[in-house]
Amino acid sequence: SMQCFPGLVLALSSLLGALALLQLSLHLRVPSRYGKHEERLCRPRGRLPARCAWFLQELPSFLVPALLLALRSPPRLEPLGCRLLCCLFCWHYFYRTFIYPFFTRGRPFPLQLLFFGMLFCIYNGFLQGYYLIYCAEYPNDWCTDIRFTSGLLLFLLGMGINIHSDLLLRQLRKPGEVTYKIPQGGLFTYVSGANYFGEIVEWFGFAIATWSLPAFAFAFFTLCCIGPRAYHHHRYYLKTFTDYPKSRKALIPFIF
Ligand code: NDX
Repeated sequence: SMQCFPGLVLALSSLLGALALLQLSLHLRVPSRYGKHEERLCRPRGRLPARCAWFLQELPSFLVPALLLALRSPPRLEPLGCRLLCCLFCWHYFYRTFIYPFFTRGRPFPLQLLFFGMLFCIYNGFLQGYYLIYCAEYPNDWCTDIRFTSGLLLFLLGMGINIHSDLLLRQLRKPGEVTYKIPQGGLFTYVSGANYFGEIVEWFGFAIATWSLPAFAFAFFTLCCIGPRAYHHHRYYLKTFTDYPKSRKALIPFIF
């Protein structure tokens, strides 16, 4: 049966950190080619409806840790912290896999990116789940540790912002529409990438709550992946809408 190999956790986390830097170097200047940053002349072939694409892409992030958690024998019951943290991760991806895709009004998604996105979700789902279920050691009172409580709070706050912002974006379109409008309300009042801001806060909260290398590596990846994307969205809006709110920042309210 499976057991903890600390060397494996270290290797996979380091590679995740390296992927984050690769992502940053590839997409700091040129955005990832999906959504509003896809080239004009793209073939309809090689794409999947947004619903299927997001469902398939994010499913492994839910399934892999959920299966690891369910199949571990003997079941890991102690400490409570480990199961709770694993459940938080699965909870986010339950939303992202089973709820978000069914409401999205996004454009069809490129198959090639879907493929890499899925690989990424398998990789990260395994790393986070494996670490929490087989490796993590917490004192029995971890649930009352300031890192756990403050991290959990940030996680919940970030998730709230992320879900609310996803909703505001979706409401910009009627079903079947594919045009872009100026997002309004919620944290969009302050930043162009409100959904991304929420997601980043969420995963840094998770990292603090788990106080683990894999989770910090993933938070760093998230920052490197969607941080620049928020900036590209911001530039797109400034270029497209002459009446775009001047005081609005790209990612961090009042700052950047
Ligand atoms: N999926 C994370 N790199 C990824 C997809 C792409 O969850 O190979 C990262 C994720 C993947 C990526 C994933 C990993 C790295 C990949 C990359 C592709 C290449 C890259 C694999 C796994 C790679 C190497 C080689 C280094 C490994 O038509 P539309 O679609 O634009 O419509 C949009 C709509 N909308 C508007 N509607 C009207 N008016 C407007 N002004 C609108 N603006 C937007 O709203 C969408 O339907 C919807 C949301 O759009 P957008 O662009 O704001 O968000 P999006 O980027 O689609 O993300 C959706 C949610 C969001 O909440 C975000 O926080 C979360 O997913 N997310 C996204 C990406 C990564 C991630 C989270 C994470 O790292 N945690």
